[in-house]
Amino acid sequence: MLGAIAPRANEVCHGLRGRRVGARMRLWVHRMIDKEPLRLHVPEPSGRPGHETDFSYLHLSPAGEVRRPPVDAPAAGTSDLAYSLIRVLDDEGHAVGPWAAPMEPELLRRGLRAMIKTRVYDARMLIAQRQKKISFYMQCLGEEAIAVAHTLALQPGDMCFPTYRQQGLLLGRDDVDMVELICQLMSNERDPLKGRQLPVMYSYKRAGFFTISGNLATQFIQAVGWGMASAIKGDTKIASAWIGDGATAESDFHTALTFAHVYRAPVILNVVNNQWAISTFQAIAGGEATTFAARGVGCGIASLRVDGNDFLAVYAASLWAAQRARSNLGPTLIEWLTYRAGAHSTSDDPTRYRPADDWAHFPLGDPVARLKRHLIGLGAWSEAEHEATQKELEAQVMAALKEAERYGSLAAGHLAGAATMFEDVYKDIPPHLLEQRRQLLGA
Ligand SMILES: Cc1ncc(C[n+]2csc(CCOP(=O)(O)OP(=O)(O)O)c2C)c(N)n1
Ligand SMILES: [Mg+2]
Repeated sequence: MLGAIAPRANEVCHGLRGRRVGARMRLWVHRMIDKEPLRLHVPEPSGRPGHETDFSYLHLSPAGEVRRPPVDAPAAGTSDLAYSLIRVLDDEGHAVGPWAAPMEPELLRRGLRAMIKTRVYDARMLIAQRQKKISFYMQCLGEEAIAVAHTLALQPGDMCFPTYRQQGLLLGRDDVDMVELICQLMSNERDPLKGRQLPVMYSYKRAGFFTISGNLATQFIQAVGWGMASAIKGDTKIASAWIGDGATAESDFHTALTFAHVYRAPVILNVVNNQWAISTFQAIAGGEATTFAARGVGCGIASLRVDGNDFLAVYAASLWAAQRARSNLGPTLIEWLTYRAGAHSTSDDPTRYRPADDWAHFPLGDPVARLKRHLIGLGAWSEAEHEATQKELEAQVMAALKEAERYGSLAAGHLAGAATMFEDVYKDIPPHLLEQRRQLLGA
């Protein structure tokens, strides 16, 4: 111990300029240093209620500045991209730089429409929860570009392993029936999951949406395993794993990275850094003075840090990663930088732990407003069309809600009967469960 602090003690003694320092003095200095109390560093957010956030901790790159390596670049050659920020849309709404791939205006319009749809759906389902029609809800306000642009970059048969904030993966597709989604939220007669899942924990295998697990980070190991199985079978489908900044602190995250790297699994590893894990700031999960994308670099995985509120950047980076995975070039970890604009869930009150108007100051802005501006600049959208689309989608969501309610809701009843818990586990129900069911039904 003394050996370890000796250099510092010598420094201190040396600092007593020219004075003769005897052995007793040296020993005293050693003892003083030895008694210096140790302390831990506990990260704190730069803003709290009543005290504006200083977002300079984000370390942004100007739009168009970050290079785009070829899809077959070696993973080790991407490490600088884990510390910068890939952006395409500049402050005027122009698409700039090497990641600005030509995109058909029709695809952009489709993306904008899907983002508006997701936002309208969230707002209406929040109201439905407050009206006690559903028990719980989680919105993705401010994060719509990530899931919507990502789903458009995937191919049929690819499988996403989402968390509860990627409803845009479903609402961005044309083949998902909104009525069925709402029936899942209401756990009603038409809920194909028979009320066994928490609302928002959708399951939609045929739309490439794996059943959501409430246990955070399990999505990562499941996705890597699914991707490995796809490769073992000689298939061409890839997996896309989803996790939040907070959940990266789980060991499953690191296990998944190891397997993905070792076997070059065909998987995209998405980390949605929305700055918060309920009331816990992202720095507590390890985001301070480094990036979540850097976790991939440490594992030898190609890693990108991308503006998650920039629809064009999300689409371009998702496509880059998907092409790598599909070409046996291995996994890509992507940190999507965004902001959770709403409450964590309907059980949360964010004004207790962060400034109420924080989102308005977030430097990457609102993904819907940014794509809208870009499209208007291209002459492929207008304020009038935006307003009409908003109204049309509000009517569509309202109609779907009414239709779903015909099959029951938390308030109105018609929920799946308790006896259904005995179904769908065993092909032939074993005698002890038959007996329990008999007791339940009283027959
Ligand atoms: C293994 C596990 N631990 C804790 C929880 C409780 N929990 C649910 S959501 C959440 C915060 C997750 O934050 P983040 O990963 O950043 O995702 P976000 O909600 O921001 O999208 C926590 C701690 C859980 N569901 N599973
Ligand atoms: Mg988070």
